[in-house]
Amino acid sequence: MKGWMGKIKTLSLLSFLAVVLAGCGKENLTALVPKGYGAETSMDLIILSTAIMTFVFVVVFVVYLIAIIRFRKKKGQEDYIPKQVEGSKKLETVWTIIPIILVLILAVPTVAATFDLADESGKKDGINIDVTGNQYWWHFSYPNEEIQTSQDLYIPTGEKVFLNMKSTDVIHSFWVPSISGKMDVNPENENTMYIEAYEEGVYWGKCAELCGPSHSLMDFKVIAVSPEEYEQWVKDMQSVDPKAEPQDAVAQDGKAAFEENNCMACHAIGSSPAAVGPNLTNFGDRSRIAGFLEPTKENLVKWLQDPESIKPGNKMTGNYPKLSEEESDSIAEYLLQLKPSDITPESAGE
Ligand code: HEC
Ligand SMILES: [Cu+2]
Repeated sequence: MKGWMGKIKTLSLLSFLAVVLAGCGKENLTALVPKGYGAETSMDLIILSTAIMTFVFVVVFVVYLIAIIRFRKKKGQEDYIPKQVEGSKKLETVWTIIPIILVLILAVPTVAATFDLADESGKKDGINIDVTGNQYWWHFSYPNEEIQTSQDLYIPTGEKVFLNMKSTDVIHSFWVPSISGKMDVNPENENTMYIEAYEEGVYWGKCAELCGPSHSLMDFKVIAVSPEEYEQWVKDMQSVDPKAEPQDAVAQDGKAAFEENNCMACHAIGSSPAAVGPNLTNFGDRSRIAGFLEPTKENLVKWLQDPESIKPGNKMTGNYPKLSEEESDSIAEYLLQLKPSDITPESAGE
């Protein structure tokens, strides 16, 4: 019996680990493998506090074991009561001072890190990006570069990038676990933070504040590329001609259908400022559709036909004419061809 239980326990532990670790590999939604300054700073504090916790646990446990073994009632000691001790200045001083020291060891680096992560020196000359949280998608505006984009946030590696964050509706929270901490995105006030990625890559981000029925699908990505590639991406985005005619006939029909079906009421192509829906300038370069779907034509057609079944409560549903299959198909073709840049999520490596 005992052997069986052991095997089952080991097996379930292993499968649990397999699930957890498999998740970490692809989506890098973990704060425990830091790839950026904010995440590394947090990780250092996690290690420090875990070490202190372990130390306290071991000391208390050893004292506890000594107490229960040494002062046990032994055979033949029916009415045994250990010697009662009361009041010891020495002991009380020691167990007051030790926790104070431990709290100081914790507090000093924590407060230092808090100020460090809020330090905005270099912001004036650095890259500034206005981040807007919306139910259930993210918008990124580069005011100095005059670029608008959504869902995928492009940044150069090895540089502080300053984010100015606001929400258009409810409270959201910006979180890219492997490179930064969390920051609330509020409707009333602007919150700021900076992020810095050490290596090129696609870093998964999540909304970390319950914001409605599709909160868990409010995903985005930080695409960190080399500074040279970032420059190139900026140039590519700036030279987009939103009126350009697509090459093939289907995509041309798609562009016409896009213009006829009220899509432009909410979606901009080009650098005109954010509207009600995501900016689609580089939609064909996106790592995901609607933040989380694989960028295939099939998924896009599904989205255009019935976004509600994909993201309940989203603000597109019901606000545009029902599309025929042919229209969805040609619009999908058109949108997937909006690829202004070779600097894409794939080129950033994983
Ligand atoms: C009333 C405003 C509105 C209209 C009209 C509208 N959309 Fe949307 N659309 C949205 C919103 C809001 C989202 C983001 C939904 C979400 O992720 O929560 C969206 C998302 C999308 C996406 C996914 C974007 C991305 O970044 O992944 C595509 C593609 C899209 N819409 C295409 C269209 C097309 C094509 C039309 C016209 C047939 C259209 N939309 C009409 C508001 C609108
Ligand atoms: Cu949210």
